[in-house]
Amino acid sequence: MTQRAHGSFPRGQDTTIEGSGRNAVDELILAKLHNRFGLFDQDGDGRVTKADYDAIAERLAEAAGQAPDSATARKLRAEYDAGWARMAAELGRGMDAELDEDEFATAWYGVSRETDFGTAVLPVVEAVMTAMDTDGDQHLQAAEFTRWLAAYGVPADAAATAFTRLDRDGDGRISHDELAQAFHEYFTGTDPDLPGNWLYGPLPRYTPSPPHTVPPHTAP
Ligand SMILES: [Ca+2]
Ligand SMILES: [Ca+2]
Repeated sequence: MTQRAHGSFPRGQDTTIEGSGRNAVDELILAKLHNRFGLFDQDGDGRVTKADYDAIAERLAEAAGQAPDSATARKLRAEYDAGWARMAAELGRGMDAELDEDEFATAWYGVSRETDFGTAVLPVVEAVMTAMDTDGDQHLQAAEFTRWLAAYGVPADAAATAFTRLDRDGDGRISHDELAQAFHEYFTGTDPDLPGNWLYGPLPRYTPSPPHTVPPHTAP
């Protein structure tokens, strides 16, 4: 059985955790991490495993028009392998871990805060940019960006809306810096108006589960 992380979600040092002290700032980050869980748990079984990471890497390579044995596909697999290893390690688990939604959010929260952002996330930005910039102009055009999000199952109209938010300078394409800033805001940003909140399309409202109560232990 997996260890339940429910009720133990880590919070920033200046925020409260338990009981009634849920913090709106935390809820926004939670909403984004839970949204990300939905993107990774493609089969909807409520668990994210290394197989899901492998599948995402494979779909991204496909979306980029890259053969499975191409250098780009191998780079994607390597980055997603490393990403999964960081997630599992954050929870003290092995590569065969099965993370439920709370655990997934907890691990990402820890990774994005405790690890240097450049170490944890920038390689993913690089891998995505390298793979999806199919015309090689060092930017993601709307079509390239839409293909990227389609690999996660995000509909084209949602991707189009996201694109207009992330293209901050309005030049019709997303630069490396614009993508990196979006990733940074998605994982660490606490302002609901940040463009980076739209990294994976519109953000569904996250309704936190009620505080977890453990019934007193009684002998059977
Ligand atoms: Ca391009
Ligand atoms: Ca731009």
